[in-house]
Amino acid sequence: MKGQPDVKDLTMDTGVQQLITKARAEGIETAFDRAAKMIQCGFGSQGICCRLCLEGPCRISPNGKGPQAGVCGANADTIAARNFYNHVIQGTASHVEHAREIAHALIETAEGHAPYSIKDTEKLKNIAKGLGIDIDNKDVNELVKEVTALALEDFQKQHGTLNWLKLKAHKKSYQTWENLGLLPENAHAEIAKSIARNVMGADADPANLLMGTVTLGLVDGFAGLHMSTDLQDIMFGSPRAVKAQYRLGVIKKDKVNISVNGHIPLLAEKVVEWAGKLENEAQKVGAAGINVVGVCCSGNELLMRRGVSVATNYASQEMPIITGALEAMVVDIQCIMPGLHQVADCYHTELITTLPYSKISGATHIEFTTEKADQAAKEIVMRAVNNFTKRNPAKINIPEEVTEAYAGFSVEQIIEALKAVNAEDPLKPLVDAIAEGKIMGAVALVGCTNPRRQQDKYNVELVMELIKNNVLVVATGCSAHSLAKFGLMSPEGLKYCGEGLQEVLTVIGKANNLPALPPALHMGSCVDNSRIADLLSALASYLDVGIKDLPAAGSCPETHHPKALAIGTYFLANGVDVHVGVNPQVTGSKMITSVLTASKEQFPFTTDALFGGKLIYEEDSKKAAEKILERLKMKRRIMGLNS
Ligand code: NFS
Ligand code: SF4
Repeated sequence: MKGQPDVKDLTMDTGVQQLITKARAEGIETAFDRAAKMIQCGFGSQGICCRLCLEGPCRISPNGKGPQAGVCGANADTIAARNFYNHVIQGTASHVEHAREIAHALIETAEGHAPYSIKDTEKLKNIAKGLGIDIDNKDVNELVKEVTALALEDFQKQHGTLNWLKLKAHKKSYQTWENLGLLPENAHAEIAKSIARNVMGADADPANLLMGTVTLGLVDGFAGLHMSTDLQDIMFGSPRAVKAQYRLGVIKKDKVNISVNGHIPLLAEKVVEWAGKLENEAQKVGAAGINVVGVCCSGNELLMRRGVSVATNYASQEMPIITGALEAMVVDIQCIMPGLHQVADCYHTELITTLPYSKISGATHIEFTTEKADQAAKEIVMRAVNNFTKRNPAKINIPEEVTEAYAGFSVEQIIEALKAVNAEDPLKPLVDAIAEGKIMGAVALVGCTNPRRQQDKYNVELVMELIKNNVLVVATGCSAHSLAKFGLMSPEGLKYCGEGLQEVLTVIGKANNLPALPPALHMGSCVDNSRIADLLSALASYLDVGIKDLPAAGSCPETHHPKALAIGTYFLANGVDVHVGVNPQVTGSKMITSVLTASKEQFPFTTDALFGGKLIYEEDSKKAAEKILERLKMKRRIMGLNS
């Protein structure tokens, strides 16, 4: 078609390029082409369009020439603050619901109503102890019941603050939040209060709205991220280093291919289990076996714990279908493009939704409940097997490339790897390397890919720049996949690192029978950003400083989801700088921009002054790396380290 952008400008992944070309030839529109066609609204882009009531929509003129207030009188600052808050509400609710689902599944497992088991009893005991539970003479099921009772209390308690916050917060961060009166009560109440507070005619003080946003960021962090990761590790095991395959080439022509897409691993784990059990059924229809591949964060969950291959990340989630060799795409919640259905309609692929509150019209719906997990997974796998015979051979085109890379770097695994260097004092080699300047600091590359940005380019470019400057990188979410594809999660990536970082990665790698550690360590899905917080917290405690004092930052160059803004708020509240490469939709308000980015004009406060972390909005990855490095160096100087 005329006027369509060159596929090379849409993604760096040659496999994705190949399939966008195929889709175009077949007259199928993908997210990349939809993004190129989309006309973005200038008001919305700057966060100054309000649709909170029927007096509106109201739009504030950004150049000062038109209206400066909505019909009700709300100005740009109030409107931008409420829009930002709404994003964080959405993100937080998503993570909190994820955690609650897992808590329920655990209870049902302990009560014998769900076909799961408890894989990490060590972690269960540690969490129980941390929550103040007496663990003596109790069996696993009793402990699970007590731990999950305290988890569920975080959705209903009316006094004090979240159990998971008390369990996981660094003491200095806790002090800051307590002093500012920001501690959340219970997750559901805070979400409800936030909605009530953000409604037309309620809170109109932008500074106050931002403080509410921070409280919700804490809910996201503790009752969302941390709780999800902890309970999932108890149930499915804590990840250990695995070598796995990435890219669309993991889809196999001779096998029944099933992709899992979404977030909560309850069903995805079962699909893997049943795929193993039903291999003979696949052979009956002439397939060589059953191949489960991951997409997005469900992919990350299976990758981290089972070493399951990852086909692709967010922006290119339609591509596995376009290979013509995908029998079923199974989805649960979040980051699932409704457009998958239109694409699946052009092939034999069955799109299967599984949760009652997350359906896509036209898709097959097979309801998943924990009690009936086995039945649902079995039915899904059998449907995929039966679909194998419906393939159209003329439509099959699977990109060949596959990249091998490591994943599975939980905090437990990182500590274990460090113990091979120093068994008594595992954090010492890392801390020494930071103090000596061999490692300049640490950056977490997090978040997504976004069809509006050339896929993988910004994630990869930023990390290349950082590791060249001796910054240690950890990664989660869909961005981790970008790095794996381009060799940054394998020891071969060592050649891109500065000298100091090379030396440290080689020493730790050799102690663990690897040529070197990969320059970027895959720490998991987006809820596993909790692992990054745990690592920072451990380092801060070791040095007896606050998390805010560490030369560390987070970055999401290609993000798209409101969940990323919730996670970013949680890290900002801990005093960690957060870079975004995509417009955060607040720039229409000087005040909000200034509070978050600590720019020159001083408004009532900045997050930098209050918490020690600020937002860095920079679309160019090279410039972003410079800005991040500048802040890392500043934090090093404050800690008395050479920069
Ligand atoms: Ni995170 Fe995971 Fe991916 Fe972004 Fe979406 S799948 S929770 S939000 S797009 S990294
Ligand atoms: Fe307009 Fe105010 Fe209603 Fe928003 S809340 S739509 S600014 S009148």
